[in-house]
Order: sequence, then structure tokens, then C-alpha cells
Amino acid sequence: MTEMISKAVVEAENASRRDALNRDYESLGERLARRGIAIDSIKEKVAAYGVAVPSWGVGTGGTRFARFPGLGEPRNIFDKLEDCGVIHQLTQATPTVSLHIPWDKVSDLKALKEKGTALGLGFDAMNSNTFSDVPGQAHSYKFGSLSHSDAATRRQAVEHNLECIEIGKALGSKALTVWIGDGSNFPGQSNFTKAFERYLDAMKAVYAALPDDWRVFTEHKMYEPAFYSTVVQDWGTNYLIAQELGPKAFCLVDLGHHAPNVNIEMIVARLIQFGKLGGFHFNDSKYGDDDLDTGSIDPYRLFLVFNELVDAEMRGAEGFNPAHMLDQSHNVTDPIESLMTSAMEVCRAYAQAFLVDRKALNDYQQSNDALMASETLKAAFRTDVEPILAMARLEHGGAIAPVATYRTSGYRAKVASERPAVAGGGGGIV
Ligand code: LRH
Ligand code: MN
Ligand code: MN
Repeated sequence: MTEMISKAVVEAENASRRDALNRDYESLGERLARRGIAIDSIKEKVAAYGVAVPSWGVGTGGTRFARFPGLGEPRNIFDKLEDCGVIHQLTQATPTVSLHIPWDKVSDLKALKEKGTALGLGFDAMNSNTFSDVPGQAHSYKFGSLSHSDAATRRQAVEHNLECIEIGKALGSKALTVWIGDGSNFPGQSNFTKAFERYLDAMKAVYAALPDDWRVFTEHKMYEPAFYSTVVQDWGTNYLIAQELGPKAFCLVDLGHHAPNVNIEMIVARLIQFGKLGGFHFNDSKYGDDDLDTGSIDPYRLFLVFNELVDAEMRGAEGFNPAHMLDQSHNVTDPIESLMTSAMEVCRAYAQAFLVDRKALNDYQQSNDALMASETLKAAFRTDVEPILAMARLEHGGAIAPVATYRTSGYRAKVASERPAVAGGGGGIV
């Protein structure tokens, strides 16, 4: 096992915080016991939980206006995996990485898999990319991909998805996530029905190539890059796709892909009820698909999503097995710090959702006691579960304080001395 951060640094950092953590854990345990909750059982749930890191998240993002790269930007997929290794080592919450092809240039798959194994990392869902062109590509995706009016372009997009499956097979992945940017910018530009028919046909060809133990996740998004209509624009369309394709097809919910004020937790409940929730792209937003850090804007909404997930987990909802992945873009922070913090926010929401007194909630719902039902959720959300998260990390070799430990380790300065500086520049509109 390759540790990216020296064990001595992690241990020294933990030693300075261990006594305080023990006292905090004991005191929280006592308070939870009064509510009939065994703190160790929540800690075990948290320890067993994992969220995948997006390979595209460890580099500094950008906007269409500009990109301001940080120091030590990863040069290739191997550097990205090392950064993911840091995130998992310190948080013990991110055991897998989700790749994006062809953003990730993968040639030596055996070496890649070995590198992952050495870092204690597996490979989560593969992401295809038919929303941008690569040099030398025969057919452009300017006017769409899987729903393109031209059959050869659709075929090329299908082939790309098949290639992603093949790469994933070699790496041990078990799922393909398909998000397309197809849509239109003008009323009349595209025939809604024909475009969706073409998309379904193309996706059927992708679905037919899925190995038996694989799933395909289709990801909807209301708008962008198309600004008038989008082919896979909402969860209704997404549900239709999953139904049309078959039992291995599920809907992926990216938290940033909904109209403002949409009740995302209710969409999650609906998809669970009808056995079509495939997974998540966690992030946060204020205005649109902002890709802000998970839990940084509306942690209560994240908690309400997890309230639905934990409810389904506890009642053993049939076929319930969603994939959990982060999908965010970091413009002003060190991506490693953002991803560690985000993974911990997801764990926090998960732990808090276990604190909901579900029997009381059910009784308040039955008796239409709206205020107490809401207070029951709030009581769980207001509980500071940090000692549970920190203890779970500590007991599995992680850091009590991941960001502080990371800063002490000097990892960023070290990789900055090895990886050449990347020039910034204008974005797509300059
Ligand atoms: C689209 C999206 C999708 C892509 C990723 C880079 O907005 O959420 O998941 O693959 O961003
Ligand atoms: Mn996404
Ligand atoms: Mn997005």
C-alpha cells in the first residue's frame, strides 16, 4: 500500500487531537444514548460508507471566462490518482475514482489498475464524453451526439460509449454514466420527438453492450450547453429512458441539474419507489449547475436527500443500491481540500440521517403534526456528528483533521516542485 502522506505526519497530527476527540466522542455518545441511539453503530455505518472522487475534480476547474490553475496541477491520470490517494488516505471516505474518457488519457490499463490498487483505490462508474470534440475526430458533436440527425455521428457516439465500457471492464468498474449535451438553441431547430427517438435508439445499442453485471446511469440536466431545449432535460425524461432501456438502466441525479427550487429529495424518493435510482453526482449550487462544493450552500437539502436514502436503506427498499459520486469544479480552492471537505459533508449528512427518530416521525405524519414532524428532522440535522466522523477516520488510519493534516504535510508544495506549472488563460468565449 502506497501512502501519499507520511504516516508519521498523520500520527503526529492525530496525537495532538486525540484526547479532545475521545472526550467529545464520549460526551456525544452519552447524549445520543439518551435518545436511544448507540453511537458506535452510527460510526460503523460511516466507516463503511464511501463516495467516489471524480478524476476531473482534482485539477483546477475554470469557467467559460477564464481558468486560473493552481500549483502542482496533475499532469496525467497517474498524478490524478495520486491526488485521489491523498483524499482517501486522510478522509477514509473515498475508496473509488470515477474516470472521464477521453479527458483521462488511458493507454496502459494494467498499469492504471495496479496504481489504483497500490493506492487502495478502485474504479467507480465510467463517464463517456460526447459533448466535446477531440482533434482528428471524424464527426463533430457541435449539433449533438447520441441524438444527432446524422446516423454516422450517432454511431460514432455509440462506439465511444462502447469503448468506455471496454476500458471500465479492464479496470473493474461496473457502471457507465452517460450525460449528453444534445439539445437546441432555437425554437424549431430540433424536432423534440425525433431527437428523443434517435437518442433512445442509440442508447439501446449502448445498453446491448453492457456486461450482465453492469448498470448504465443516464444523467439529466435542464439546460447547458443547449439553452433552448435539452434532449435529456429532467427526471421525467430520465425515468422514461430507464424504463425503455430495461432493468440495467437507472437514473443519475446530479444535484446541480434541476430548475431552481425544485424539490430534489422528492425526486429521489420517487426514483427509489419505482426502483430506478442509479446514483448521484453530489455538488452544491446557488443559481444553476454551479458545481460548488457539496454542502457549501444548502447543507439542509443534502441532509433531506440523505434522509430519503437512509429511510430506504433502513426499510430495505427492493433493489436499492445507488452509486455515490462527487461532481464539482474548484476554481478558487485547492481541489484536494475541496474534495476532502465535500466527502466529509456527504458522510455528515449520512450520519445525521441515521439520527432521525423514524418511529416518532411516522407518528407525527400519521397525526398530521406538521410542526413536530419538521422538528424531528431538525433535531437530527442540528446534531454535530463531527466526533463520529473523526473517530471513524482515526480508527481506519485517516486524519482527525484532514485539511490541517494535509496542509502540515506540504503535499501541494512537493508536487508543485515535480509537476510543471500550467499557464492560465481565457475560457471558451475569449
Ligand atoms: C454535466 C456534468 C456531467 C459531466 C460532468 C463533467 O454538467 O454534470 O456529469 O460528465 O458535468
Ligand atoms: Mn454530473
Ligand atoms: Mn453538471
